[in-house]
Amino acid sequence: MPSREEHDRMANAIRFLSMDAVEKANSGHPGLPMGCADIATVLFTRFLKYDPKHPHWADRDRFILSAGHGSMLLYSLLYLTGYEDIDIDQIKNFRQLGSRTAGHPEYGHAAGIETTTGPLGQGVANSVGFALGERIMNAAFGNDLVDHYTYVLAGDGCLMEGISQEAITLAGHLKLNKLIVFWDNNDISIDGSVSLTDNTDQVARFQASGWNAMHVDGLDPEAIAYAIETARHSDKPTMIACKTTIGFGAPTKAGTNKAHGSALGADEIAGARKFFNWDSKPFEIPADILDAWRKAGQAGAKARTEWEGRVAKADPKLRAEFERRMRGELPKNFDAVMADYKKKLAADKPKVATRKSSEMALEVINGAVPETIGGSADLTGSNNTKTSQTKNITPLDYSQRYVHYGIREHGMAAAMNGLTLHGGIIAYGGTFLCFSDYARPAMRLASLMGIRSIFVMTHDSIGLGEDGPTHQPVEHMAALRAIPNHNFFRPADAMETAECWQLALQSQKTPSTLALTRQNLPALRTEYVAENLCGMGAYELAAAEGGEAAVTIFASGSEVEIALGARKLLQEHGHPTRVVSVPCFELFEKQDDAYREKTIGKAGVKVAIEAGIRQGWDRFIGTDGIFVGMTGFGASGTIEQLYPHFGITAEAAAKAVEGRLHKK
Ligand SMILES: Cc1ncc(C[n+]2csc(CCOP(=O)(O)OP(=O)(O)O)c2C)c(N)n1
Repeated sequence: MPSREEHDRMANAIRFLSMDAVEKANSGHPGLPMGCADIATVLFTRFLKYDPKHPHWADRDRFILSAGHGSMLLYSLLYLTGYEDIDIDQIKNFRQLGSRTAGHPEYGHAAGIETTTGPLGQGVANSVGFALGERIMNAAFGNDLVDHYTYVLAGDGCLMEGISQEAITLAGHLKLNKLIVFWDNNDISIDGSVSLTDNTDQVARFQASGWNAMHVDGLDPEAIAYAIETARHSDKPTMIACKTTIGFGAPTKAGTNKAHGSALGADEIAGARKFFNWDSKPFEIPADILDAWRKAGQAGAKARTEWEGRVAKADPKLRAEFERRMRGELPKNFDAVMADYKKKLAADKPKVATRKSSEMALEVINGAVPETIGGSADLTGSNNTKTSQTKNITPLDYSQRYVHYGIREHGMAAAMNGLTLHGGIIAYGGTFLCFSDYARPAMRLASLMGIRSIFVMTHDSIGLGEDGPTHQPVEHMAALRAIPNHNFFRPADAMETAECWQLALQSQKTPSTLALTRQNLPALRTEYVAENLCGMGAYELAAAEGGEAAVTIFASGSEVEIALGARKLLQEHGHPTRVVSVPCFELFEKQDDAYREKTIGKAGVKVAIEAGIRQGWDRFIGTDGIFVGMTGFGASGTIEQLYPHFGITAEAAAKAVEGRLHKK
């Protein structure tokens, strides 16, 4: 344990690296690292279980900097404790193109960055998934293999964001007692004093949500250490409200919003050097202090080797399963199981809603893949996300596989990301497609991070009927397709649903959304093919008959049936027509030019049918193509009324095509 003097100098090393890096970049946020340096130093020298030389050690404690703007705090810690990814040049290149030290911590840029933070509140909400993931893996593999804490540093902004309420109440409900949140209680945000906008008693708020919460002086190492010690023995999650000073040590800017988000300037930094009695040049850490930090970084090696010893002694089967799950690999027989299931579907030809097809696929998947953890934001019976294998996870039983997330779509999606990032778990969770809006910021981060979270979005069109336009997604498909690295799937029948699920599970670096119907759909793919056709993104489902195709109809999901109906009418009228099913735009773009050209084809008339807006479909039909879909919001009525009301029928599509053919 460092002496008080040593502690102070170690904390000051964080402060100066942060000040100097922000100064050199001429942008960034020095205030948080300067205010929170003591908290971080106590945590990383006395409590956190980590090994910079083995940064992916499965049983490490997780540290999440939810207030991502304070990224220099994390980068300083990673450099000082000896993570190879962050050397002094990375610190000097803070915020520069190509460096690992991006403006906000980016998952995957450097080991030690557990999640991408920056959008305030996400880290707090991720941490619920991390802490739940730890409990789930602990229940499956025991204390010898899994037993660690999740620590979070959150600012006023994180706690003001709505997502924090969802996260806090979920964590409190689930009694995630190994989750410990430090609140950087510095009374300052960008516009000035927090009291301009918020006067919440945060300790009371957390306590009301089932947390243990306490106040400490965030500049006093002993007080911080005592609070952490208490938190580690709590039977509830803990929030430690740390009273700090933003920009602590800056002579005129400390305690003000001027220390929040810009370089302090030479005079302030010179003043801080005096205040802290720090005479090293920028980016230079006195050898004894760097040494003390490196020693702190090495201290965890003992715990890591002990853990490795326990892993080596574990039952070989258990160990192999643990390692497979942590690698994120699917069970070996997964593809064979899915192939058998597809054969069964070809024989059975079920006429069910794709939400039901999804449940059927999940019944097979959950039987074969023990690491799936399902859930729904209070729409379990509608999303069909629960199967025979998935019983409720409760504070008394983390060995189960289903999370009732409550009416917390945003918190759910962020917690799913945390579960995924923790490792060993494949998280899927459901709500209505329309409410993807409430989950979208976390869905976007899943894409940015490149992780396998799987979002199940049912009630995917006006086909949901009488719940009306508030519940009927119209622009959501285009909006989700717009997110880079996001596989948005809209399967057309049970076979496609099975294939899309298979792809979602196989996509280790891309999150997926499955858009699923409430209404029944016929089986369109009635023959078994080994190839996963949905993996092409789009494929010809029905060829033109009687000559070269004059017409190509593209459609997704429930509208593929309508496309086939329109094809039938057009064929009867002598117009050779093909139908292309388009379950996933993103995957189609990944195919080679030849495949894409062939699939789009050269038919004189191109049509797309989707019960949503046109945006995106011009890729297939061109700007002069015919779009049969929605141009505004839906309406409350029966499905039988709504499709004709909005002109989304086989007859309407065929008529529009014939109008065009006659013009030519
Ligand atoms: C969702 C979201 N909204 C807005 C911002 C922009 N922003 C970054 S930091 C910040 C103020 C945060 O205040 P606080 O958490 O008190 O941080 P401190 O000033 O203490 O460093 C804001 C509004 C953001 N990063 N994320």
